[in-house]
Amino acid sequence: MNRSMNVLSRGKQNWLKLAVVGLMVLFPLATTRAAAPEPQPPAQDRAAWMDEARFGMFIHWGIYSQLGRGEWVMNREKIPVAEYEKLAATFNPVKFNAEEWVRIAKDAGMRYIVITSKHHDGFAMFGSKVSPYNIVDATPFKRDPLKELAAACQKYGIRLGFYYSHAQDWHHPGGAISRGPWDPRQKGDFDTYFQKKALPQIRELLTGYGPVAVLWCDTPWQMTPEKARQITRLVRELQPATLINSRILYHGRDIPSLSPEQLSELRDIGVDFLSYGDRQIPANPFPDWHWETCMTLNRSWGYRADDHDWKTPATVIRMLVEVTSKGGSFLLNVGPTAEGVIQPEAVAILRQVGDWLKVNGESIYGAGRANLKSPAPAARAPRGRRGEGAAETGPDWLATARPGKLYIHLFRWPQEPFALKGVSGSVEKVSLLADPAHEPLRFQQDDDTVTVHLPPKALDDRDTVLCLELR
Ligand code: FHN
Repeated sequence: MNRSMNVLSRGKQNWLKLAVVGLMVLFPLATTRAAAPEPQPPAQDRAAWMDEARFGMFIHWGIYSQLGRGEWVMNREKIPVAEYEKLAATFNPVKFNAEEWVRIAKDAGMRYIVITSKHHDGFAMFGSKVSPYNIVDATPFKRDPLKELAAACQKYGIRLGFYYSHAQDWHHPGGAISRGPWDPRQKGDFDTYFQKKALPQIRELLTGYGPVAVLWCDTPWQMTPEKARQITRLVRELQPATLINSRILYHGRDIPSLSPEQLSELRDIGVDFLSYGDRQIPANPFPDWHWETCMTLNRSWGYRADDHDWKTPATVIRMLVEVTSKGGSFLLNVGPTAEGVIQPEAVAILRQVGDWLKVNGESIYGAGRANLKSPAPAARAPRGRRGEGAAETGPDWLATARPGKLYIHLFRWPQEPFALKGVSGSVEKVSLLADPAHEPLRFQQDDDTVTVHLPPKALDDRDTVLCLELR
């Protein structure tokens, strides 16, 4: 019995050998024919749209907005949980109008919005079945602003992302707390919090609000790579196109010092872009990553009644240009009031930035690093911790680029012909983006130095953009 089986199988083996040899002769022909005209598909780059968008609106809004002392008020003032909870009963932002917020972002030239769906205080600004501590069930407002924003964003063609404080939660037992608990109700097990609240609420956000552009995690106290993977797996299962930021595992301030191993672990976990420190435009961002920096428009994230220290439109434009010139995205914050109003000061600044972008957007959207052989001019003085003062202390100009075009952002108008060194390629035309006729300017090129003869005055004191067309 065994022998006859062996004989049979030997016969089969011979037949198989023949088949394999035959295939080896035929297969190379078949594969070369099919493969030659078709290049390998590029690796999936979910975050490619960030390079096109470059500019987004960050929104910090919660029940804390009623106190007007920022989003950290509960922790800073050690407000007991039962006391803080009472803020829900009075939160009624009757002036909230999702379309108006989205129009403000759109008029500012922003291409995406990231809003706090739950900040560290643990209060969900969306209707949640996971916890009754949410805007629909616990406030007289009863509406779900994230649903309304999702609809408005769809209507106006703006991407919508959700900030979710995945680790810190000062309300749920066991939620991580920077500087430790101050109320016995906060004590508990982090893993239980993570499995019972964070993951299920992330699921809700990714299933109830249409396409989610970004899941924006923050302050990863007590997070481990394994827990980060639990989030990325869930996100990929529910919405494969949703981007995930590096704060899922590392604080923004730690990004510049991450080792190659830590960076590759982040990729492996499924992180799509690096999120640098708050209000920090990195000096040398990692070149092979998408990245983003977030910035306040005054000094605060959540609404602060006493903060009137607004950045000028010129500062905001300069920051947006600097971020673009380094290949990143700029997420600029507003902190609406408890009534649901984006402060008029913020709206006025944003409108001016939008007006500048309407004229000069070509140098920002889809533009990026310029390949100038001479280094870009360095900033004259370090800027403040909160990113203020950049416009006053920064370089005279910065460069952005796209294939075939180089954009020189002149923040200070040169008194003499402008000499640009280190240009690769030959320049065919130079014009000003703010000149509607795009009249060519007189220029000479001497090797890699281009000298441009400018009109006597800047067309825009904040940033007049020269466009060099290259062959
Ligand atoms: O603690 C938060 C802070 O409240 C705010 O949300 C910023 C925005 O990036 N992130 C945290 C600190 O990095």
